[in-house]
Amino acid sequence: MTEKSYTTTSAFPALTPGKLRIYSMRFCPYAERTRLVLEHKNIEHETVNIDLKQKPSWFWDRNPNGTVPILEKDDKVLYESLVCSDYIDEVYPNNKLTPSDPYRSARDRLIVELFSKAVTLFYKIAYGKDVPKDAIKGFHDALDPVEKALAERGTPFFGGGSVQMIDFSIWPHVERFDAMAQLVKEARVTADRYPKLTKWIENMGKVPAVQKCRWDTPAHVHFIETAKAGKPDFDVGL
Ligand SMILES: N[C@@H](CCC(=O)N[C@@H](CS)C(=O)NCC(=O)O)C(=O)O
Repeated sequence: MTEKSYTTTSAFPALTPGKLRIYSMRFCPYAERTRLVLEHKNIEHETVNIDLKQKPSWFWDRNPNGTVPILEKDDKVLYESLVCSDYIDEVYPNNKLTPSDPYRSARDRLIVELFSKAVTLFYKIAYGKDVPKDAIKGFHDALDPVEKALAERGTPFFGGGSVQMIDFSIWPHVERFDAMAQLVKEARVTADRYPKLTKWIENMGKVPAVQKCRWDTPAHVHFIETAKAGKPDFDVGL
């Protein structure tokens, strides 16, 4: 199956009975959340990349929001990255990524929710044409409670001694922080303000699933710049 993006004119690639499929976009951080879970759990699947500027009608049929990721297997369809990741974790219980303690699980969700404020500002900073100064301050302020949560846990990963769902939910946007800082240097996440977070970034860099799914900073910068110019290079290198 081609890695190239499917567009408005692409015929629907037939499903194989019993085979799991993810609809993705190679540079999408939300799709990366679910790709990380699939990779970490070593789950066999196929990938259909979508040209998000020219979406096929069969893509819209599967998700009225028109976003990736989407999961599909036989008659089952799901979308929204966190929903997809949780579903995979429940259906394929090897290497369980979600805590069994409901309180711990809810606290993890809370941290992902806190982090989402920084994500909103990341998009303003990295993809904005004129970046307002308060966006940069807001970004750093939003990361402070995330740093604090990691410090309170005192573990190498948010999830504890090993990588968990919370880490995979936060990681993809953090992977893009260096690219953002190359475009807007005041947004850099430094070890003096975020000692735990920067150490966590180092730890995440050693996780095999992360190594498999990640892009390097120049690739992210290229994607962001092409997206800002209105022509995202979905198929770079293919
Ligand atoms: N809340 C969604 C967000 C997904 C999302 O925004 N994905 C982007 C790509 S990174 C997308 O599909 N955008 C549609 C578009 O560009 O039209 C999730 O968590 O899955």
